[in-house]
Parts: sequence; structure tokens; C-alpha cells
Amino acid sequence: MVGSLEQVAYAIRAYNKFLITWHVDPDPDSVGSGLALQEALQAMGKEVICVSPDPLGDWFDFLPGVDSCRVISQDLIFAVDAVIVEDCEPDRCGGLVPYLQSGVPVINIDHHETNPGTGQAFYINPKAAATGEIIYQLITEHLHVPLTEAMATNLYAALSGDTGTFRYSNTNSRVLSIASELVKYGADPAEVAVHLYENRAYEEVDMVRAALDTLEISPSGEMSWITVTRTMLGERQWSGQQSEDLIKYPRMIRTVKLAIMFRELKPARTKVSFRSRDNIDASKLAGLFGGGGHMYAAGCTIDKPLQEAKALVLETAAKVLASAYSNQSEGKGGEGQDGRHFGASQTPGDDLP
Ligand SMILES: [Mn+2]
Repeated sequence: MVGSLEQVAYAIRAYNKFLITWHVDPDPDSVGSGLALQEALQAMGKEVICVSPDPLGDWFDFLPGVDSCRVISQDLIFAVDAVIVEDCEPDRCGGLVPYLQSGVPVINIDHHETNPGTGQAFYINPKAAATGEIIYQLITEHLHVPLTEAMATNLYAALSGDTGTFRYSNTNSRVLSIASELVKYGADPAEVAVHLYENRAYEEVDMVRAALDTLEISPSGEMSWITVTRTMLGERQWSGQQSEDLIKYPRMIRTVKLAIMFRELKPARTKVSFRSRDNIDASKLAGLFGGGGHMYAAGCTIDKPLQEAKALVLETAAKVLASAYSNQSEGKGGEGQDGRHFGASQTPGDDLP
């Protein structure tokens, strides 16, 4: 853990006009957390605008307050006292990065282990299952703003997103008790689940068919991967949540310790997402390619064409797997504390949980 939430609360009290932003390829944790915080700050009499570095897909529509959210564009001019960057480090804010480097005070709130913590005030807690968990704590214990049904729904969506609806190894009694509080304040678990999982267009589900056709597995059965090409995607915008939906196929195979998804972003730009279990460190693997994330969920973006990036990553990943096992058999590796469960939410890097 770096920084302090009290320091963050202090900085928030000191300023009046805020811009809240998050990572490119937004997910329910980043957007739900941002909207809940926006409402809390408005309740304190502050002026707040949420600006997303990427467009928000239709499936974010159910989040209360999402209509007020802007998407970064050339002609958007900001006149704020401070920017709150949440669910990532400032470098991952896409088109907002130049503004964040312009000297405006930055307050950073995050739960990604790879975030060193920067800015005027920051709080990075990798033990938090979601940024939503930290925002809940900030609002209730430090800012002392009463929760509303809208805040509860946004925070519940945040927790749901990053815990795979309370299935991943980051789900613990603290997360469940916060979720329980949020339900008391009006969050509706069934409704959130319907929006997250049963709200797709036919074309999206149809695309899963094309993606599943690319599913492959290593000879040992420990590594499996799926590939999404630009031809497959067409004009479609993909969110972190949708990516999560595809990587679940290689990860659901019994023998697989490392699931990988390759996404062709541009002719020479490939997004790679990793999900692991049994002590295989996905964030270290992603780090070898300039990415990052959590132990069991990480990602990176490689400036190479799809096939080249794929060959490179698969070769490196096979070595990492092999060395992890030789270490473990020599007694250096230790036991997977999380047993056979896959870790945290969506991807860091660009679609990190
Ligand atoms: Mn998150």
C-alpha cells in the first residue's frame, strides 16, 4: 500500500472543481467508481465532470449518472483545480495524458500493484479487490457523505466487475460485506448482473463463435489462447468487460494455468491479456512487454503485428511456465495461496481490472 486515503480526502476538501478520469478501455470498476465519487463530491458542493479517455459502450447505460460523462475530444477545454485519476496510473489515461502532465494537481486512487503512486495525493492499495472498494471507504469513512441508491448501484457494479461477480480469488469477507451494505442502500444484484452479462446484441454473441474458432492449447494443456482480429471486430468497439468475456473460454479449461487473449488493435499493434492461477505471476509476464496488472490478471500492448506479437508472447510465456514449475518442484515456488482460482478482474495495461 502506498500513500494514504486521509491525504486524498484532505486534497479533495481543499479544491472545488474536479475532473475525474480513468484508464483507456474502461470497465465497470473504473466507470462505476468514477460516477459514485462524482456524486459524493457534488454532495459536498464541489463542481465535478467525469471525462473518459475512450467512448463508453451501450452496456454502461444502466449506471446512474453516466449521461453526464464526457469523452475526451480535441475541443474539450478543462478549467479545474485538480484531476482525480482512478483505477489506473495517470500514464494509462490515453488522450488525457498530456493534460495530466501539464502541471494540474493530480490525485491518484488505485488498486493496481504496478502503480507506484504519483501526484499531489495518492492512495494505491493492491489488497483492494476493486477501486470501488477504496471509493466506498473514502466516501463513507473519510468524506462522510451519506450513500445514495445511485452511488450504491455504481459501487456495486464496480465490485461486481472486478471480482467476476464475486467469483475470483480477490473476493473476501470485506468485499462481500461492502456489497451487502450497498444492497441495503438499494443496489440490485440481479439487475446489475443482467446488465453485465445478459445484455448483448446478437452480433456480439455471434462474434464469440468466430473467436472460439481460434482457440488453441499448448501440448501440455497448461496454456491456452484465443485471438481476435480486426476483421472479426469490424467497426466494433471493445471494452475490457467484453474482453473478459472472451478470455474466460481458455481460462475455463481444467488444465490451463495461463490463459491468453490476443487482440489486433491496429496492423502493428496488439493487445495481450493474461489470466493465470497456481502462483503463475501474470503481471510479471506482462511486465516483460511493458505492461502490468495484478498477479492473476494482467495485460500489455505490443507494437508488432498480431502474428509476430503472438509468436513472441507464446514463446516467452512457455518459458515462464516452465521455469515456474521447475522452481516449484525444487521447493522455491511455494504453494499457490489462491489454490486453483483465477485472480482479479479484467485487464490492466489497457483493459486492466
Ligand atoms: Mn479495477
